[in-house]
Amino acid sequence: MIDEIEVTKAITEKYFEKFLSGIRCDVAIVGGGPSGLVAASILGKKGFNVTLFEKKLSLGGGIWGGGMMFNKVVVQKEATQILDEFNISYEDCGNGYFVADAIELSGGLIYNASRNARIFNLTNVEDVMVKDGRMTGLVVNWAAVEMAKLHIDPLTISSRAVIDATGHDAAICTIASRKTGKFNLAGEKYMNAELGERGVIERASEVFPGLYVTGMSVAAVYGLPRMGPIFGGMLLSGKRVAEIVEKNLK
Ligand code: 48H
Repeated sequence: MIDEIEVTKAITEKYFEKFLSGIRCDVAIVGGGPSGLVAASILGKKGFNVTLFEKKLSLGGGIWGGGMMFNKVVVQKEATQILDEFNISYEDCGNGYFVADAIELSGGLIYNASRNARIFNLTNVEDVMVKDGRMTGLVVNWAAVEMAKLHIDPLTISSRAVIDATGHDAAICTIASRKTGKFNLAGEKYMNAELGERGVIERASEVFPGLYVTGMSVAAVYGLPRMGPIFGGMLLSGKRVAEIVEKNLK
């Protein structure tokens, strides 16, 4: 006999156990696209207590649709080491280009992140917490609250480091820039894949004390070109920001 109420009890008990274990964490990542998922996996594997928030129902960000809905994803040689580490297959297309299936890449990155970090989907990060000139956490609410424009107050979580992995929007840096007045966003530039790919890796960094940026948000913050449907830079930018956060938190 299945008791429906036991099902309800199991879900709510385990959900709130997970939520409570994440409200004071080492690293809070906003955005479950390629860069955020890689950073979450790497930092979680290193032993940090990592919580990732994604406002959509599914994680994966811009990976699923490949280029113009052709669901294959190009990565360059340097990034294949991450695919190997995450057990994601790819084919050599010659001239230094490798192609992964967008569905396998999304699934593989999500699986690895969910094994090493605590993930909350359907959760919108709507504000940041700042104390004594340092980002100390995030203000979160159900994505449905934002969508329905309901007047419902959010909750807060604290973290030693916040990573903005929200893609083109650079949502967290945008809020922090407006509310602290301590830095400005230069805005993403035209397409130039070579410069864009290099830039999002090299300039992944701490932009404000306690606030780090990775992936496409790096381009929005530092005024770098976009790169189109090549994803090696996103994976390597996630890895780079994880290295910086690890060094600073230690
Ligand atoms: C919770 C949020 C919030 C919020 C946004 O866009 P993404 O895939 O991000 P990246 O930087 O890892 O990858 C970028 C890549 O997908 C891309 O767009 C490329 C390479 N473009 C090149 C080009 O030239 O166009 O994922 C960001 C995620 C999304 O899933 C959002 O839903 C989520 O962040 N998100 N989650 N609270 N406030 N804002």
